[in-house]
Amino acid sequence: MVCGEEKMKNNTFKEIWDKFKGLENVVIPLHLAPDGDSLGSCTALKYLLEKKFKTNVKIISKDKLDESLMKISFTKEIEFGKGIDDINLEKTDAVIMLDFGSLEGFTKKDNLKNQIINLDHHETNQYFGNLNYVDSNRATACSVLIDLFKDRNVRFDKELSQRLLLGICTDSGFFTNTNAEDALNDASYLIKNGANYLGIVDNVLGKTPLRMKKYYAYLIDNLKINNEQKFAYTLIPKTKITEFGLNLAEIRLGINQIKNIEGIDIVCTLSEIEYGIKGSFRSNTKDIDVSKYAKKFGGGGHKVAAAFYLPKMSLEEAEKKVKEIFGK
Ligand SMILES: [Mn+2]
Repeated sequence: MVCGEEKMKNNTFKEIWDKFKGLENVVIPLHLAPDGDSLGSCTALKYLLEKKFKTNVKIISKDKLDESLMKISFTKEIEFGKGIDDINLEKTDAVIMLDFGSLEGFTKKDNLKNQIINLDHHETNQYFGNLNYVDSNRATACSVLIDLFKDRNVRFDKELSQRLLLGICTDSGFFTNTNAEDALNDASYLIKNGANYLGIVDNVLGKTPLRMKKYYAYLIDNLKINNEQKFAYTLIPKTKITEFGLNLAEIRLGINQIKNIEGIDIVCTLSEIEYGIKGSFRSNTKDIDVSKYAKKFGGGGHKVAAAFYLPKMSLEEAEKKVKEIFGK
């Protein structure tokens, strides 16, 4: 930790496991604009808790997944359109939050008292749970679950391995991000236990809707480049979101399509969503920590991938603010 902050402390896997044992009714929310790591980790934990401890698990998600992930078989286990603030938590023993870099979209914390279990891999995680385990050296939230399950001698069957592998593949950019080697080790373990890698490639990469390809083309066509600062960004106005028919998870996929351009170290997208501006950063090099920039706008994330949200702001204002950070 920087600035003399006290290092926040992880609970042990045993403490978390012992807590799991006593839970009857559990809610697991996907994070906002959910991705494959959120889907994979939440459904893997549901599968395990039901099988091992006969726990009643409800998975909810305020937002839909992108069209490809909506078609994955275990996505059917999720109740969509409900966020954690929309449901009655009276009979819930615990809310387990996986892959939540922050408590975004979650205001009922006070009602829950001792019941949040927070398992994550975001460096900026603020240990908002009553039990916490955060490991920012791990590539994905699914990787953190793998560590927990291995520590507790869980047998990895085919279904569990498949769910976990989805998060490993998607969050590592199919083994291209800076932590790809970490992800490859996990993947190889899961494949040995029955997971089908090419099935995931086919479902996630092999059936991209044409409207998404058109969205990605728009992002490249409208890239604004600052060569001096090695910085580039694209604005995504509401009209374009409507034109391409994008949900929040689909908007989020865009940023990865404008990274990896030679001579550009940092890319950004600014999206005009319902209540304000959603910003995303990607860094092309581990030497530049974009979570630092996201933090300036109240957001967070990882060194190479971070995001922020500016409520009640116009696209023009947000553009001006982001440009200021980079010197012009
Ligand atoms: Mn993740």
